[in-house]
Amino acid sequence: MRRSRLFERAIVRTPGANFADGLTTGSLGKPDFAKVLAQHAAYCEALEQCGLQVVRLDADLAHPDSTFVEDAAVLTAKSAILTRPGAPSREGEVAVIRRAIERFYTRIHEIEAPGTLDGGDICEAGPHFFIGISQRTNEEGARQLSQFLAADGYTSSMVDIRSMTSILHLKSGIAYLNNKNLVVMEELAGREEFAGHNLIRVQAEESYACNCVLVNERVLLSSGFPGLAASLTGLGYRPLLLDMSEFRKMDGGLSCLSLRF
Ligand code: CIR
Repeated sequence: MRRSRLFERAIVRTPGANFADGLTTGSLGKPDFAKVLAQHAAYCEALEQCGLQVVRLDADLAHPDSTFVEDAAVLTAKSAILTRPGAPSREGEVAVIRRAIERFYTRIHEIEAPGTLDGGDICEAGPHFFIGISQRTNEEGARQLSQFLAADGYTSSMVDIRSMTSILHLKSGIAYLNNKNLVVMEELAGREEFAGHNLIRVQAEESYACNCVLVNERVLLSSGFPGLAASLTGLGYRPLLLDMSEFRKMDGGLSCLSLRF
């Protein structure tokens, strides 16, 4: 199997005791904090198992959603882009991420007002980036990001998901693996933006699992979704299953718990 970008490190942030006070549209109930911590610890161990050095940031009680670090930055092989999160309660999360990445990146850009952008809307697919236009990422934020990416030789295209109520971010419904293989929820499978990719279609009842992540030799995948696990295994991938039940209650997926680079 052709390798995709190899990751050496991941930044994660320990969930705070007020994690349940974060934003959510779900009706799955209140997260159990002991389980939140246990699932987060298992997630960090999985990253280490994939060969990554894990940089752990302290919990931040001022920002209950700050464990979802992926939304605060886009880290490519060439530069870092700090975001301007679309939810006002999450704007203050970026400062700590800036300090965390400064020792790894010399070229750091940032999204500026009136642009807004959440990292969960950004899907790196080889040399191309899909940018979701969502309730969190606006066209101006997408335009700024596409310019930063273009300066580094990447192409990008926008995928408008504003009319969809089933997903928060673009990556809630798609995940790029490698070799043009794109995991995609049924509702997005017909989009012309994804023509030219090999679609790994995920049935509606398993769509939460779309948010999986290829980390070097393994695919981190939410447990409890046997259809997608079987599809991936059949294609030669090696899923590493993680219980994400408590993060799901807060609209969080697997990818948003880390920044991988
Ligand atoms: C939020 O609504 O912002 C958080 N509760 C969940 C963010 C999840 N982030 C992601 O999927 N990239």
